[in-house]
Amino acid sequence: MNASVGPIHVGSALRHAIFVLMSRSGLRSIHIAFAASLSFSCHGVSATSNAQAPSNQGSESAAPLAQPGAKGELSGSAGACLAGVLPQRKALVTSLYTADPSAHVFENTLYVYPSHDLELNPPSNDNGDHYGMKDYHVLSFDRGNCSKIVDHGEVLNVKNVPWASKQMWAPDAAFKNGTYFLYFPARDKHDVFRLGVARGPSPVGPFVAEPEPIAGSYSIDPAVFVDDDGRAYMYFGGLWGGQLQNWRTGKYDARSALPGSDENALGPRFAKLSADMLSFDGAVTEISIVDGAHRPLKQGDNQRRFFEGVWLHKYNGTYYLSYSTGDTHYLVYATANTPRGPFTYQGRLLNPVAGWTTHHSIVEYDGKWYLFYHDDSLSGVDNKRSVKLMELTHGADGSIPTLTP
Ligand code: FUB
Repeated sequence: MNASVGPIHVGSALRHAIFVLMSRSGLRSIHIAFAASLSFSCHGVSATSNAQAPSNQGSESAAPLAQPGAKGELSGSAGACLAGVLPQRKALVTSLYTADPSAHVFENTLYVYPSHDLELNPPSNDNGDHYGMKDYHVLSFDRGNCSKIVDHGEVLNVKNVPWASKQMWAPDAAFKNGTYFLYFPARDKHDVFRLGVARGPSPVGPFVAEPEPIAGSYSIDPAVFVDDDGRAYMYFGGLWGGQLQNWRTGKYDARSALPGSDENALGPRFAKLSADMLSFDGAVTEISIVDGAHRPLKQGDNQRRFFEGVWLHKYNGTYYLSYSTGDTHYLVYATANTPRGPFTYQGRLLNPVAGWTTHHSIVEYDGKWYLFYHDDSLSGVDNKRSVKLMELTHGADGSIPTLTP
């Protein structure tokens, strides 16, 4: 049932207000109890849609979901569809435009944290000004029938982020110690991209943003990877409108330019997250991506060098760093033995999609691996994109065959 009506909206606002109050008053025990009841209301009652009808407030049905499961991030066979199959190569929702999907398995359920593309029609430019997003929705797959996608409605809006002014770009999510974290880039009041974090009691929030961006953060496209030992790392950065080239000296310089074609390419940034997941623990460093002969990729090598949209997954003990090559429109990957790299370029993950941007995540669910990606096939317009998925495989040697959308 689609529900762009009162109860969902009011419920969401009420949950938000109570969470804000609890966050501020530090009533941790009530917080936990409330989180448990929220988890039940979010997962004990499914909010399903067949991805057909327009709604920006979330959609919900009264059908109960079995086996609510444990809190936290699970992988592999921990999660499973009780019925139905994941819809491959189709827009997951048609009721809103979504992009930049970050997929995670939380509480046995597969969630997607996408950007929310708006019905805006500004002229496009290389600065990305036409990506004027203002809020985030969370999607999930109804475990009772995984062909159904649930839109949980708006979970964070730029107006509730004290430091941000506009352009809520590609987000990610993580879980630690009973709390869910939503990481996101946005321009601050001086038009400089920073990375923010918001906390919530369930995978679908409600999320309350920290009053300031993460100290020392900059650029766009945060991706958080929690390793098997519990250590969490953030990877981030993006060229052109993503402003990474403006930080070459460690300080923001609006006039600085990209390296020359024969210079080493700019790499994604890497930072260890603090135990509370709210700040960087130590300095931000640059990831090195090298070729088979250990030579750093050059800026002019635009079919292989990093542009934006970095993601990290681990398979059989190897760390896979994947990213978009931007102006050549590929998703590619590199591997390393440590989360910090250096990473060795391996090959292409995905051939170009319809539309300028390509952005993805990789997740294991129920023993299979999936690539979440987006294209603009529904709109034909770069800044109105739709999230899709397809199965991805790792060969016996760990290589990933190139997929074609
Ligand atoms: O969605 C806005 C930007 O476009 C993202 O941050 C980039 O990765 C690209 O997909």
